[in-house]
Amino acid sequence: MTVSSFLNHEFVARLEQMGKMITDYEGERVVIAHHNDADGICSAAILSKLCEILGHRVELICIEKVHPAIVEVIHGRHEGCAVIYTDLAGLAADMIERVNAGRCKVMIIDHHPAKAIESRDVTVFDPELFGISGDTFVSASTLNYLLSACISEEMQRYAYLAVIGSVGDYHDRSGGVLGFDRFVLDEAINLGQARIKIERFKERYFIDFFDEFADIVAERLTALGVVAYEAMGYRKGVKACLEGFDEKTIDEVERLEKVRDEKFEKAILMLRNGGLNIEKYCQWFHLGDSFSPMGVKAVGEFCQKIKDMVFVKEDRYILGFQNCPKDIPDLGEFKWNVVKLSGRVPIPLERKILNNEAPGLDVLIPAASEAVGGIADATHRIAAATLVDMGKEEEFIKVFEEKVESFRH
Ligand SMILES: [Mn+2]
Repeated sequence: MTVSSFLNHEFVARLEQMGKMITDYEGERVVIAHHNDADGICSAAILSKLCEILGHRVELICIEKVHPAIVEVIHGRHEGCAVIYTDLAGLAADMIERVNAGRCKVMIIDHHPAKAIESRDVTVFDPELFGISGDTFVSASTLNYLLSACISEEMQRYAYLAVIGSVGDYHDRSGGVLGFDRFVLDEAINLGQARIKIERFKERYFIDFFDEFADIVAERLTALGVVAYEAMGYRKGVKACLEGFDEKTIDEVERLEKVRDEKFEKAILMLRNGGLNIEKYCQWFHLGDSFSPMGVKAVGEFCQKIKDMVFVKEDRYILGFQNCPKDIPDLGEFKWNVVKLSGRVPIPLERKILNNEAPGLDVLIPAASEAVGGIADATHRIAAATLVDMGKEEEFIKVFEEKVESFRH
């Protein structure tokens, strides 16, 4: 593997440095806190394999968002260990540093917009900090694969997982994967793990290990991680990444997809029957607990699904709230009242945002969140999410409207 064919020397140097940090770790256990979608699940599989090869004991914790209460429990329970956050937390380094208070050695390996930190205990590794779009060229799985393959040649067996993670995050949206994602795809092809099929305007990647296309595998993993979040479906996902899918798991995925589609249909009906609140600049709704037991990533997927439907106003931001469950399967009960908010935009508004004629969600959501004491993470221009305290929803909408208004004047 020669990542050195890229001229992003600083990024490559950092990649090797992060790899070394994991290799040199001598503590008793590595805790991997990962996201619950396909990219997060593939990332967890890659990192846990790497740790196994290095002889580290591993504990996986699947979380949907970072929040001080969650960080507190993880670091309290695993004092003295290394904690790796992956496919999330790029923006949360300051908060994690504060909550950690020197207890753990923390590595954040993310590809969402990030904030750097000067700290002895917390290190952020994110392509965004090197002027490389993590939303276009590097999935979290690619990032984890690259640093793993730098350390151990054995890890090249898992190049296919990076391809699935990249496709899971729609990095093939322009017709095929690009940049570092492409580099790893080429590697997977050279190693006999993947093949390309061109279908009209788009490439699809066939993964021999699964005897299936990457997009289909990614959908299965996301269903396991999101729809079956409370039932710890992500564990079956990580297992499938390394051992393949058995019949039973494939049947379960089918059942889960049915559950999700039914809940989505019901929610669409609710929106069409007056459940959608129309403001001057945004349109919003509250799902309450109606998506339970699906994870809160579901509201984001739901917004994505409805964003161009006929009952949606095409010139307004779409904001959806879903109550966070009190139970985080790997961590236990939380005494909190928190709501997840997801934002998306219809295509005509998306065009305006990309032309800088309207403010993006990457600006509006963190600004409105901060005003109500919430925590935004994983924000992009046309898709973003945050957590706010229950009861703050209307205040959030009010500030959101003000922020759009102030952009226009
Ligand atoms: Mn990702």
